[in-house]
Amino acid sequence: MQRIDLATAASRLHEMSAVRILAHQHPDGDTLGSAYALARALQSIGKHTCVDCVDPLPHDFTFCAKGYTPDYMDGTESIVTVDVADAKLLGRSYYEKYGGIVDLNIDHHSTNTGFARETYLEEDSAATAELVADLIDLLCVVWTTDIAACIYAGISTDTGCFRYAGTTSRSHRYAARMMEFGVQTEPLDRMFFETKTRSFAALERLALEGFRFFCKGQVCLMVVTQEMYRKSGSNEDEFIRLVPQTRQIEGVLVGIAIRERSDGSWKISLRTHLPIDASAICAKLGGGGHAVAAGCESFKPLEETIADIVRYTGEALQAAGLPV
Ligand SMILES: [Mn+2]
Repeated sequence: MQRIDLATAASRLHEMSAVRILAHQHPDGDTLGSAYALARALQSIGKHTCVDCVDPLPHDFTFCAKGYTPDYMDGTESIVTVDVADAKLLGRSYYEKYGGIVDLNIDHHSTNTGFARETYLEEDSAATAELVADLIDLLCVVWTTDIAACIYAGISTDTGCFRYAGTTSRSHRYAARMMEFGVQTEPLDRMFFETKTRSFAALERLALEGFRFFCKGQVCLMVVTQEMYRKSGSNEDEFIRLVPQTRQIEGVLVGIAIRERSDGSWKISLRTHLPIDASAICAKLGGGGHAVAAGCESFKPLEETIADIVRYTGEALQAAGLPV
């Protein structure tokens, strides 16, 4: 991996004239906030930009794109990815199209595979949006409330509203600064963390009924099937918000959320409390992520999938000296 520092990343962006900014599949607030903040900022200093993602923009993040018009000139573009740990996370078709030609990747995942020609990586940052904020400063962009709202969205969502272990004093300082640029944080955080659709509430009820516990109550597991999406009217985008709930039960150190994909395979999301390393557990099934939030997939039947992930989780608890 060719790692570059902040100043070099800023000068690379400065040299680009038309930029396609790619977000990861199943886009979250950090990849989208980072992408739209960067797109708006680069446009304001005369670059042509577009934001692109294999999946559509989730409803909660449509504000990121409001008032932004892509204006790239096809064929002469540079490719920049944000918050993408692995080219495969661009989604299959985008992986094939862009995976090998990314000029610059801006990211904060310690599991970053170094797929881009150059990578600006800060593993200690709570969100990629923090890195984008630094780049915006170095590019001498005039901050607008719209840009600041995108940055705030990235930081607030990736830190679980400044509650997760990765939250730093810097995260709060960035947030304070974004407020000074005019961001109204309360409606954003209400939308991200409080307001539920009725379909989500129905899915939540079904998922909570099925909670299973392992390893002396230190592991809580939920399963969401395609059938449950049909019954509730909910979907995969909404499911993401269920994931942290597995870790909210007293005594639970590892929350496991397993969802059935439309092809019948399973996507596993882990949320842990330190010292249990979620990315190390997921790596055993070919996945990765952060210390307290990671994911992997399984193509085995459900019960075998559960047995695998619970076994690896049990081993991790044991290695940490906990009784299982
Ligand atoms: Mn992120």
